[in-house]
Amino acid sequence: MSRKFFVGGNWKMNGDKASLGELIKTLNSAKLDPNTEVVCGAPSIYLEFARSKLDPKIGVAAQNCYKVKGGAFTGEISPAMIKDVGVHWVILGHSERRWVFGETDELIGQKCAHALENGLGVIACIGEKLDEREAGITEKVINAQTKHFADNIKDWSKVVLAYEPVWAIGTGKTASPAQAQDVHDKLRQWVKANVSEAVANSVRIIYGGSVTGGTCKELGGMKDVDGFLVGGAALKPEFVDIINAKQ
Ligand code: G2H
Repeated sequence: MSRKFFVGGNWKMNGDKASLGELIKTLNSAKLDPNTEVVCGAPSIYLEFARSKLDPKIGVAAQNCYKVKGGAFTGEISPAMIKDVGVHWVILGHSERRWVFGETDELIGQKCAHALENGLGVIACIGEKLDEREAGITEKVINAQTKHFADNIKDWSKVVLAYEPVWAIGTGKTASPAQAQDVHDKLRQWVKANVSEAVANSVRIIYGGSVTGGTCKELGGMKDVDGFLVGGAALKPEFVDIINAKQ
């Protein structure tokens, strides 16, 4: 089954209206592969700005959301608010949310369920830390994180799984194409065994962790790599090369 290539840009807590406006102009005027789905993850305060400026063919994602519609939750935003500003995606479970802000698998799962119930697409992030890889428990860690998502997903058509090894994030140390393919293949097998064969064949599994214009083509050529989640390089014009990586 052919899966549409998916490239997400995760701007994290970077940029201002001037610099993001320039980046958006570059993206809007670039020749982007029409067979690639592109979504930019903007800081919450710039979601509406990004949505209003980006070409409609480019999606926008929030970088987080809370697990309920509204209420006394200082500092949080809800899927309803995200949709209210015309945005249709959210990144959940990013390692910075897990390891800087202490989000648990349980909370991330609850957020995922609520986001999907409220019509958002979810970029569901998973990934092992360096000590876990070195201890040989990558598969165990990834499977456990994926299960917490899977237990909260009824409709997989709105979910993209993002494998982001923590040791490769923002470090300049990209996983090798073989390392990425190995984990993506195991993830797809897990989905086949624990969700369904149809979902395993159709779900996009994207790779994140120091992807650049230089590494994207070889990574994107791997059988089970269906795109990327890009941080640092998504703030630069080379993001266009990454969007167009699929040969
Ligand atoms: C991983 C990635 C984007 P970077 O967090 O989600 O960031 O490409 O800077 O490693």
